[in-house]
Amino acid sequence: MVAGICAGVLAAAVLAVGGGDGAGGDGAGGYSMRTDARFAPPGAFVPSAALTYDQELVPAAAWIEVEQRMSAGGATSVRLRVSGLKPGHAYGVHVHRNPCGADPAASGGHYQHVVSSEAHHVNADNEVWLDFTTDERGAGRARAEHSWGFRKGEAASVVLHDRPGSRERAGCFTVPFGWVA
Ligand SMILES: [Cu+2]
Repeated sequence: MVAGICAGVLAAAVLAVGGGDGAGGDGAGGYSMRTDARFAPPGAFVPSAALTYDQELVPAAAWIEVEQRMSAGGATSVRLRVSGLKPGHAYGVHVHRNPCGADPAASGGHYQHVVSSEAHHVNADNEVWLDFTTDERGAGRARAEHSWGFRKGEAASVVLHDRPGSRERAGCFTVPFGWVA
């Protein structure tokens, strides 16, 4: 059911439940999805859906898991768990529009509910922010809840920035988010 996405998810396990055709909800039962991967540098011999661009902050083999739950009405929660990152570090994290690529810029800009370049639309209510600070072992978690769901094909990755508010990209995970049909 996610055949168009699987090519980019070679080293990730994806468990998806519900929805109708494709990854979108059909309005009948909502949709849920959980996927995880271990980070690898672009061009690694074994490709991964999770790419590191900065191995000091996102070491190869660090782990990431993303879970999405969407109700039939579209309300969506996204949960993030990580381990093996730099201990005691604050990361800025968002859902971005495009899949990850060898070029850190490939994931594009933030997913926005109201698409706007105005500063007052850049916030955790209009975007999906999953900022976290790792514990002393390098583990962390975050959760974002919204009354709305993604539009088809416009949410495709979770980007880890080097710190909250920064544009620098330390890592990226391509995620098969479901959308509101
Ligand atoms: Cu971002």
